[in-house]
Formats: sequence, structure tokens, C-alpha cells
Amino acid sequence: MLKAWFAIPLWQRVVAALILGGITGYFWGPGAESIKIIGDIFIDFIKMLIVPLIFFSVVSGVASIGNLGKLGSVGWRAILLFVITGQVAVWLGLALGTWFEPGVGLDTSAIPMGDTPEPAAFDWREMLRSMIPVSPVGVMANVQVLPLIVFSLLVGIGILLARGDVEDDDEAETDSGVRGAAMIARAFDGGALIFQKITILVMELTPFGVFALMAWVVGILGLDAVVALAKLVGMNYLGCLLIIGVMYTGILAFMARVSIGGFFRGMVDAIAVAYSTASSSATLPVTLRCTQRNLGVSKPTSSFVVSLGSTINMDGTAMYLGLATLFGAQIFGVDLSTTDYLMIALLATVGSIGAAGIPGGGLVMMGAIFTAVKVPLETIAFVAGVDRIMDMMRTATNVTGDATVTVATASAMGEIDKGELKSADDV
Ligand code: DAS
Repeated sequence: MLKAWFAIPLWQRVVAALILGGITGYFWGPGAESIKIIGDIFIDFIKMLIVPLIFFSVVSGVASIGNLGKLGSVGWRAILLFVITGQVAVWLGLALGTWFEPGVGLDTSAIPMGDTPEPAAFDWREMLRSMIPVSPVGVMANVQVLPLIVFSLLVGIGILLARGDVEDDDEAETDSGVRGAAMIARAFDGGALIFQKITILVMELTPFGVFALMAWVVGILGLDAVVALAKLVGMNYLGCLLIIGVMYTGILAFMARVSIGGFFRGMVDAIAVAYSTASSSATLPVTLRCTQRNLGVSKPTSSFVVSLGSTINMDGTAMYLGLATLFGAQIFGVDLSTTDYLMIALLATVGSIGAAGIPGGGLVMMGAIFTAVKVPLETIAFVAGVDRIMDMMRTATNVTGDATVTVATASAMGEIDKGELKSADDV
């Protein structure tokens, strides 16, 4: 029985739970509130992961750059493109949420609200200072995502600087500090892997959490909730398709000046794996193989840019974090000011850097972002039911973005013949 259960791909179990939960809620009505506890436990496990996942994944990702000398023109070109595509993605998500208002019109008064603290009026000086992790332990204890990511980035950079130009651990024998930094870097790699494995375990609870949460949402809000969630899923897919179809193809055509058809033919395996696994990290080996063998990118350039991208470049997630925050504000009738939008744009950008490349990475990050703006955390329980379906498309977008920046960087370095993409066999 158990073997048969796990033989079914998780996303299919989640979709089945989603449908069964909705039907159960429709016929059970408000009484479905009694099984919401199952969904709350699922969400609590997700919240448990926020701090360790951010801390270990970001430190390990930054420290994996190797020595800063490697950054050079390859690194800075790639990072500049990561920042630009990330900002376009965030503001696209905010624009879609503002124009199409997927959460407006839903009466959520039946949802018992927790105490959503009313943050003080926005003060940019306070906001800047709040980014400084004065007490790293306190930042972790209070799940303050902005200073936590700043602290994690600094620790990663500290490891890079401590290791200097040491290429491998053998040279580190001469200096105990360098040896220690190398050991700590490996410890963070282990920590990142451990918490990614724990997250995958937690994600196995998704079908049960989704069933309970969908039954609860439809039970108390009726089919209007399904309509609102369908709009959110539609906006998520529209946003990702615009990122791929307009932004990435624009970069490939006008910056890298390579064949668009050749690019997508070469990337089809990686995009398919990304969509089915909802994990950039799990897709990494396939992305590396596609960029090297099918797109003709050199091993050093693809290893560096694709690996860095899978850690810090998640345009699909960045777009979604902006969109989902507006959705949460809309369904709970929270008015957002211009400075709230700026704060959400900053948090969605930083959140996409901190999100781990595993199923539910974006969902974990949402929990952190909502605590920083005045959007009720109940939004997570509301959207968790459909998150996996959206996560698949976000991940396919993230991976396509990593490959796009890799090809654009390789083309600028003269590694790829303009106009065509040659596989390694043709070269
Ligand atoms: N699943 C994440 C990834 O692997 C994306 C997300 O959760 O938004 O890229």
C-alpha cells in the first residue's frame, strides 16, 4: 500500500488531494474547519524550515562561488543579468497582481484572523537599519528574513575572503584559519543538503495538508475561493510565460543573438525535469548537461553561472512572491501604500535569493515575507493547496532563466557562434 502511494508522483497526489479537498469542503461546509489542524501542522513545519533553509542555502551558495578571482567578467556579467531579470520579474508580479486583482471580491470575513501586528509607519531610515543583523541569533529567533539574508550573504562572502585564492583544501594545510574556513564551508554545504532533505520530507505531507486546507477554504468560503485560487494560478502561469516568452527570448535574440529555437530544443529536457520535480537543485545536473552538450557553453562558464543561478536567481519565484503578497492583501482587504509596494519589491527580490531550489522553496519564503508586511499569515494556508501546481511552472521558469543568462554570458565571452547553437558533437 505504502509502496503504491509513493510510486505515484507527488504532484499527482497533490492535485488529487486538491480536488478531493475541494469536493469535501463543498459538501461538508463550515464543519470542515475541524480538519484544518492537519493543514496548520503542515504550515507549521514549513515555517520551521524558513531560518535554517535560508541560512545554510545562502551561505553555501555564496561560498560555492569559489575564489573571488573566478568572478571576473563572467561572474559580474552574470550577476548583473541576474539582478536585472529579477527586478523585471518582481515588478511584473506586482503589475499582474495590481491589474488583474485575483484576490479582490472574495468575502473572507468567515476566516478567524490571528493577531496580525500593525507595523509602524514606513521610515526608509528605519528600514535600512532593520536590514543590519545587529543580533544574528535574535534575527533567527524572530524570523526576520531581511537581516537574516544579509547576515547569510556576509557569512558566505567571509568564507570566500578567508579562503582567498586557495583552489583546493590541500593548499589550506599551511594556514589553520584557511583550513578552518574550508571546513566551515563544507559544513554549510552539509547543512544546506540536510535541510533540503528535511524539506523534501516535509513536502511529503503536502497531500494531507492540501486536502485539509482546501476542504477548510471551500467549506467556509464556498466556490468563490476556488475561483480566486484559479485566478492566482492563472496569473502565476501568465507571469512565468511572459518572463520566458518576452524577457528571456528578448535576451537570447538581441543580447546573445542566438537561435531561439535552438535554445529551447537544447533545453527541453531540463525544462521538463524542472516542471515535473519543482526543484531547481534536482534539475541542476540536467541543466548543466543541456547548456554544455546542447548549447555549446564551456564547462567552466556553465558550471559557474548555472550553479550560481540555481542558488540566487529565481525569477519565477520573485514574480510569484510579489503576486502572492498582493493576493493576500486583496483577499483580506489590506490597503497597501506605495512604500509597501517598494518594501514588497525588495522582499520579493531578497526572498527569491534566499529561496531554496527545492519543492516549496517559494512557499517557505512567503511565510517570511508576510511577517515583514501587514499581510495576514492565513494567506499561506489559503494558497498552500495550489502552491505545488504553481511551483512547477515557477521552477521551469527559474531554470530557463539560469540557462538564458548562461548562454548570454557565454555568447559575450565569444564561446558561442552567433545565430546558431551548436551541440558539443558539432563543434
Ligand atoms: N521550487 C523552487 C525551485 O526549485 C521554486 C519555488 O518554490 O518558487 O526553483
